[in-house]
Amino acid sequence: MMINTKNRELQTWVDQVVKLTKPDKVHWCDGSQSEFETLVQEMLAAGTLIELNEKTHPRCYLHRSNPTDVARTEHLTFICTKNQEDVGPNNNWMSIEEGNKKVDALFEGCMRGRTMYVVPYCMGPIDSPLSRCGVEITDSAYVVANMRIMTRMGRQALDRIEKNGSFVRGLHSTGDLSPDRRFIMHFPEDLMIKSIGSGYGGNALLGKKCHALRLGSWQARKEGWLAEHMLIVGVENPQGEVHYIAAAFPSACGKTNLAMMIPPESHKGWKIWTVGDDIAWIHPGEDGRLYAINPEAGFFGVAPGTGKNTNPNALAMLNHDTIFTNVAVTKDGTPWWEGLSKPAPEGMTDWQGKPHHAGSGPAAHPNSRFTVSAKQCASYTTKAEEPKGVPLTAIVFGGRRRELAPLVFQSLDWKHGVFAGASVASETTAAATGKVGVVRRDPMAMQPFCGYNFADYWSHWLSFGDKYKNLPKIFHVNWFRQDKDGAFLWPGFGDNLRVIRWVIDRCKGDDKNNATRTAIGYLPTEDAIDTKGLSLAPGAMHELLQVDKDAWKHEVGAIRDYFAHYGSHMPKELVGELDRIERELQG
Ligand code: SAT
Ligand code: MN
Repeated sequence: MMINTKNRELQTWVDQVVKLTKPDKVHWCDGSQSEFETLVQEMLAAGTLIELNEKTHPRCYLHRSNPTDVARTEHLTFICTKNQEDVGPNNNWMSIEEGNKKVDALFEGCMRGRTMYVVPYCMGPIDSPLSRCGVEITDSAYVVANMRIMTRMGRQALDRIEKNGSFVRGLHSTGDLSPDRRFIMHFPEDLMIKSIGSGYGGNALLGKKCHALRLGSWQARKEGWLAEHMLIVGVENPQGEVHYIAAAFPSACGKTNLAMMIPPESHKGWKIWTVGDDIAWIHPGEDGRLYAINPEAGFFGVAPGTGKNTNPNALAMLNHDTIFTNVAVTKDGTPWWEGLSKPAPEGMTDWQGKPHHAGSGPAAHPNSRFTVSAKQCASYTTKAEEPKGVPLTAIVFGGRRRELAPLVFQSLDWKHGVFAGASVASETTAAATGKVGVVRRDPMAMQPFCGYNFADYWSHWLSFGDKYKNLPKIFHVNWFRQDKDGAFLWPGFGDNLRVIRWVIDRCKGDDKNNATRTAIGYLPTEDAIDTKGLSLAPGAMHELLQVDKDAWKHEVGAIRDYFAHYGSHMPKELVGELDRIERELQG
């Protein structure tokens, strides 16, 4: 066999995989433009990519997934470890032996007639000590093309691996795409991922959720940092002062919109800088502050709902060099999705390639996506390439909740902030298969992504409170409150900056009168959030900023039941927070 790398471990693993999967050809990716163009030509010829209108959307392509393969499949996602207790009740567990046996049988000969691509990649700036590398082996050209946009992929990553040695191994094959033979297996003790039977984003682009979050969280705990499902933005005020905020929301709850927000007309002189829209790797610095990098180099964003009013920055970056997945196409060959324009154009082809008729359901799949380089975003900042990351002023948790959770509150201290993150609940979305709109616990928006026992993860978070002096303040927001008729109480999108301003004011601590202490945390006083120019329903702010004691007592009970699942691993401090809140609600 040919020697392709100086790293013996990598070469041996690739040779083993060749023996197991029996590809026709092996291609080591260098990440070059010409390699990308060749891949695109091959996919166009094979029909797995469709070229969109080259005048309005140069170098934009559409990929249609198998209709049974359009979202993450949490029930087919496993963490395989020596001890089941290590993964906790928040993960599906399998023994290492059984996990390997199950998937290796499916990998046997699965690349016959196909090309096997070896994809070295780096998560984070190539020269950052906070970055980590991986190698994905895949038989999907679509995955390679997406990995080139989403990560620093190719020669430079391989150089780093050859210099540093350690890397995450990810083996992927689309297999036969049957959900019956689909598994996404993680072996954290071995820094190994094996995924078969899906070509979809989070199941197949292994750098993203599998490496950067599931294995990343495991590595982070061992090494003393945090791997989080968070966007990172810089908020610049008219005086030119920039505060960086990391915010965790479940998939398809507006992270990309917030990360690229354009301040509303009323906020002249304010600017939002995009560092990342999905994942943050957060390390303590010598000054006791926390510093975040975005391990990704691109956005894999939800298309539906992306429009002129909701996310003009995203819209502007999507008209060239973009891969679309499962959107609809107009007669003119332009991409289309719900929320782009109204009414829907006539004569479209839907996400499955069928003629679309009004009333026949959505034209684009609700979880259809765009893949685009971060550099195409007008608000992307060069600070995102900074090897030491950006210092965090605030951490914001949130969920999608019709009721209960107020528009915003600040935690009383770090410990209470960890509690606020650990008790997040949210309505499910189309990003994962299963029922949409059901409230479930989604601590730190990490329910599908924390690679180990949540209780141990909360202890890890809590340990920062004792160790570091200048930690960010922690907040909880809910943009999704509705009135009795289902109308949203808060306009959201660009106007969320009004809430973010209060968050920053609280961190600066100059104004002592902009908050009231309640059992659940500090809430803004009624005029502390600037609502000038908004047409809110009468009483909306009052509704958005009150604590309904009976509803919260019920919530405390639900959180207590949830925490009970974690048994002896559960940190006492978080149960203590529950007791305190319960006591204060009685008073
Ligand atoms: O499907 S992905 O996991 O890549 C995106 C998401 O669910 O946040
Ligand atoms: Mn996500």
